[in-house]
Amino acid sequence: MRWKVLLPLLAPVLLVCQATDVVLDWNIGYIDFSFGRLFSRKAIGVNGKWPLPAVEVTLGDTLIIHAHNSLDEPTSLHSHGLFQNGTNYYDGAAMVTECSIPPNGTFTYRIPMVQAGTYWIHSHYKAQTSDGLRTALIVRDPNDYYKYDEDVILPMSDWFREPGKHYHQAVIKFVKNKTYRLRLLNIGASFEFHFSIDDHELRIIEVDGVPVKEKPTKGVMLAAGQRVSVLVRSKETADNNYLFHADMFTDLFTMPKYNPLNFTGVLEYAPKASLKREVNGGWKITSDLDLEPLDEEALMDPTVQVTLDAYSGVFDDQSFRHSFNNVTFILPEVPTLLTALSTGDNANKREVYGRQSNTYVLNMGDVVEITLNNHDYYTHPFHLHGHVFQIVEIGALRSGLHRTKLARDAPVKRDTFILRGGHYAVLRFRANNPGAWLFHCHIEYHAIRGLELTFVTAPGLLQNNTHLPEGLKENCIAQGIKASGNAIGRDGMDLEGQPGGPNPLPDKMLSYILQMGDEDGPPPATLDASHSEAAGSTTSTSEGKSPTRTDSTTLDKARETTADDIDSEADSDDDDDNDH
Ligand SMILES: [Cu+2]
Repeated sequence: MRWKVLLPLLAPVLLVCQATDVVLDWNIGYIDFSFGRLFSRKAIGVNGKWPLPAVEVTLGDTLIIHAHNSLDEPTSLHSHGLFQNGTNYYDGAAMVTECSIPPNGTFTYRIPMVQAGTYWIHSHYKAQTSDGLRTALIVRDPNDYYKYDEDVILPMSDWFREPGKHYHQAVIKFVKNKTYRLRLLNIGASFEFHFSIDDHELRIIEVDGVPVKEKPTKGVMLAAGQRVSVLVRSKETADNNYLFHADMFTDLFTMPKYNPLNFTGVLEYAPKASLKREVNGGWKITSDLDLEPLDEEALMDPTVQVTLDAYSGVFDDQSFRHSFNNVTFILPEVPTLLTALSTGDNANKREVYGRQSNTYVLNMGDVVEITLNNHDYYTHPFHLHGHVFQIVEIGALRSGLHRTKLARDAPVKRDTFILRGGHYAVLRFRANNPGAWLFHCHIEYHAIRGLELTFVTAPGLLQNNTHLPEGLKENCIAQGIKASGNAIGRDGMDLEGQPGGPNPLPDKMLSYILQMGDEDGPPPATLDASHSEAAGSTTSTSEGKSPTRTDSTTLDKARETTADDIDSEADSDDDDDNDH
């Protein structure tokens, strides 16, 4: 399925740059997958297999994926975390950067690997990530700053890690006196994982592809979409085995009764060594704000301000929707990139991309400061395509923008970050990448229900420099989708008849906007009790631990939790009333 072809390079160049094409032929189709004795279901696999093998390449390679769609609906492939600078059309966001690949259609993604680190590939069409179309993408740098003996890829997801093999049966083999790099990835659709190893220290060295200064920690929290690399030094003797824990936080959904909350595996030094358990290890989390990027890039000065209010509730069509600034995202009828390429000067007007696309047009070089207010009581992990952003501050909405927790001079950069309910965050990114880039919650069902918007950077540059790859427009035509024009496929600014909603109920829309900045903050968000995301109290335990947590169920409750409670090293054993 995978082979490498050496490019014809001159011998002297070959010594320093072994650039290769890594070619994958992916036939994307349904398979029947059985979860041991628990249940079986239809899943989306590749070449008749699930889970998909990790894609492992070297910095400087070109990753070429020939994707053939054998599903009965469209599909697309997004390489999460890759900037795609100059290749926006390979970003894989259906109806934003391509029309998607129709059933029985093909598309070739040809992506230069210019960023080392831990990434992943997943469908960006409807809920296909939940259905299994996802895998790790590892880009290794032979000159990696950090040195280690072994490299272990540990994807975690709402499903199980290997066919018929649950996490609590998983084994990681360790040899004494070695340094391991564990690449932790949350490639799930919804839930957060907390990862730890009994009686072993983790040292964080990478978050979302960004190398960071080594930071010791007991455990790592990962929301959907996030990746963290840790170094772990093995013991000096092989006398004992230990447990590792991937505790899944299921705050958002009521789970099927068979779904375990705590996955425990064995860190095995020797098959017959006795298991040494850590009593009361607890959950400990290192804040993003305590991390510093290795490149020490300074805090950027913003030139553009964007304030985004995330709100969820029952909208005026009686559906449950998510929104930014009262606008629930609905895909345009023409992919945003194709609108940017085909509408001349109008491409600089946000309206041309359609009301429900909620598009912000940026100039090349703008430094955008996003102030993001989460008025919901639950967490959203927000992801920006094509960039990393500096995390400048995080605080509770209740206290207003009082800079409760400030970033350091060189703040950490990520492409996905956790924003708790009732909290705000300030993010900054440099618009240095011409293209159409989604910004959205990475909980798949929140995104599908509208918690997305689009940044379009430098449409003029795009128009001058973009040569669409073969097959992209053909895949539009094959589906009856217009490949040019405004959001509804017309010339000029004629958008008559475009979707104009659904909208928040009038009282909700007004009340929360009017009270912004009020010392008491916004009113509690209400939630339809019949909705599947109704949260409840969850108590979970695992061997060797005795954590208890009670989830907040109202916005008021969530607001009582400060950013420091959540983001600094806090042991939930000592604090039963937070929403870790
Ligand atoms: Cu969300």
